[in-house]
Amino acid sequence: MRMLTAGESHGPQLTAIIEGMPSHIELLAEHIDHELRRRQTGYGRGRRMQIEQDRVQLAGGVRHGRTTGAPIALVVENKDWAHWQGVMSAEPVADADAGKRALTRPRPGHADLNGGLKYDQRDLRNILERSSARETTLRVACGAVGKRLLAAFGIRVAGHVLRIGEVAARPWDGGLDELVRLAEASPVRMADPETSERAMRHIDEVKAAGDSVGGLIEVIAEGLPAGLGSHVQWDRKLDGRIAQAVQSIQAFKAVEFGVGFAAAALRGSQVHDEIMYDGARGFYRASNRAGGFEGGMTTGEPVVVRAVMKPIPTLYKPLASVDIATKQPFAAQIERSDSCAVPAAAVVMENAVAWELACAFLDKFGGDSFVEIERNYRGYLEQTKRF
Ligand code: EPS
Repeated sequence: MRMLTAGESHGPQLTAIIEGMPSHIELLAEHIDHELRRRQTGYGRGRRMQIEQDRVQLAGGVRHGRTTGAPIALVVENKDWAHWQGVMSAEPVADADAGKRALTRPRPGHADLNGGLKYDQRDLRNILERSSARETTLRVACGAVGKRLLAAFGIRVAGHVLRIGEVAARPWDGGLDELVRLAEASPVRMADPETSERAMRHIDEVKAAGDSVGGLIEVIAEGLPAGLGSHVQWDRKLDGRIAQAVQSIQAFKAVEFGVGFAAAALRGSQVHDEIMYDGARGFYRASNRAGGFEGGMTTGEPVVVRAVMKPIPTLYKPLASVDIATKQPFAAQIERSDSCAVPAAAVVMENAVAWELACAFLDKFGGDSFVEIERNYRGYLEQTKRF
């Protein structure tokens, strides 16, 4: 299964095509809209989120609430387009002012300057519009489709926030149901109400100082069989594929699985998970420091992946930069911005992980229809039980 996204932050719409989703998976616009709503909530967002109320149109591949096996086309309209029609027009604009509005001041920490150099764009809006995190709307919409497949096989994926700037939550060691309940109830997607309160006050302080703040997000997936992904080729290692999917989310700077970066300072006996067996459970691990992966394959233990989102680089407190037209230094201008998008990014990351897991599930058990995949999956479970 694969997907591509298109569309600009202030263009008419965002568009995605998913190819390879089997037939007979129940899929309603509401399944996707539910995830889109989750992405739009969260403490610390700016004014743009008051303009948008993201809703998907299923424009291909779904009929009477079920996938047909044809490519799935997803469309989300940008409400803000109404204010940008001239600036973002696909047709040439006669308006002499259009050129004057060219954006020549690259913002530190954004794609602006590198993208301008690479694509020879003297109007940096041509870079900004596509690099914007508005695109994460589609990463979520596609992940929501992937989740429908995973749910049909009892696989669940949940994300929560472990840190916002200076405020850290305790590591989560409870069950997934409880985690979902608590994280959904928190405006910052933190499982502990007291830490949530402190994180919100921290966001307020940072915003008042004209600054922004990042954080640490954890995504957990349960119900996976052992053997998704493969050790035999570098680009089939599923932890590597998930790392790419997560790292490519706008403003993400680092990814780890299980003990992750802490493994650098630990001994082998403190890092690896001992193998156990019992008749009812089959093979299992005594611990899950590996975060659900060995040799690029799932172990059957929960997948645990964490990632860092950097503070959003659009600051009210200006950073130094250079105008690409005049080559003169300037202090980056004030732009409408979020002060913290970590809670929203937790939803994006959750769906990005779900998408990769759904792809890996289809790589292993794939067929053209639900019934074919189910047969493959049950057959594999029986086979591994007899192993
Ligand atoms: C973004 C800047 C802001 C955010 C936007 C991502 O948008 P604007 O420039 O229109 O104020 O609100 O996020 C979204 C639109 C969204 O849907 O998440 C950026 O520069 O990445």
